[in-house]
Amino acid sequence: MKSKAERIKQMKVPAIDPALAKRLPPGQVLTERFPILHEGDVPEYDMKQWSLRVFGQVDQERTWTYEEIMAMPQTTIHCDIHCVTRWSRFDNSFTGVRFRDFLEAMGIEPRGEYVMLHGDNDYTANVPLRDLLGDDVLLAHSFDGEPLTPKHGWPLRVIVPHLYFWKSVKWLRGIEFLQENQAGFWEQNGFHLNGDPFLEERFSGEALPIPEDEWEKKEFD
Ligand SMILES: Nc1nc2c(c(=O)[nH]1)N[C@H]1C(S)=C(S)[C@@H](COP(=O)(O)O)O[C@H]1N2
Ligand SMILES: [Mo]
Repeated sequence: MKSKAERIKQMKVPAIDPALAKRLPPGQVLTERFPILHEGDVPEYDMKQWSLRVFGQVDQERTWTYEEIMAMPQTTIHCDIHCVTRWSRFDNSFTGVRFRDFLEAMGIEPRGEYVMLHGDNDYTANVPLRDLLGDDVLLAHSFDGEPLTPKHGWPLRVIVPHLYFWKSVKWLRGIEFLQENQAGFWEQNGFHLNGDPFLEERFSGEALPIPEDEWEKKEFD
């Protein structure tokens, strides 16, 4: 797994169009594709069995059904997304439940300041709680007004537009509140604990020149 970080470090740094610099984070390439990136297979679900588990530093651990989540206040956001493998995609529209509305609707009072997001299959990403409380952080079920495709994370994925897209966990199944920050899957494998694209927080090691075309070889739609 370490090799992914190593490979990206080896890649050439693309030139940035100054006109886009404000909106396009350093070292990113704009694309109109929607690449598909994940570890393992796309999970299949029986939605009668599906649940979202909230656990860790909360007064009461419990699980929620898809119906309960779909009945919460819905928000549509327009955002840019930035993958650490260097593609950025502007003007995406996602619909779902704001993370902070989810906490409110559920009456959840987290005690910890950190969150571990758990997705199938055994994927994790850590995010400080404060990063999840903004207007545009969603538990999303739809893209462009249509249900997410399974490859893009249906039935439920996180969208955290202001961090690299590896933090936007697909096939979300668990939200774990923590007192202390812990490293998730990519964070344990050479990637940055925070992952702010405008600060180019790509790697946990030394900041080296970066990629260009790894993402172009991925599936996309
Ligand atoms: N469950 C899960 N979520 C995941 C991943 C994964 O491997 N498993 N990959 C992450 C990475 S690295 C990226 S770039 C985005 C890609 O989302 P997309 O396939 O919809 O473009 O999903 C993120 N969420
Ligand atoms: Mo990624």
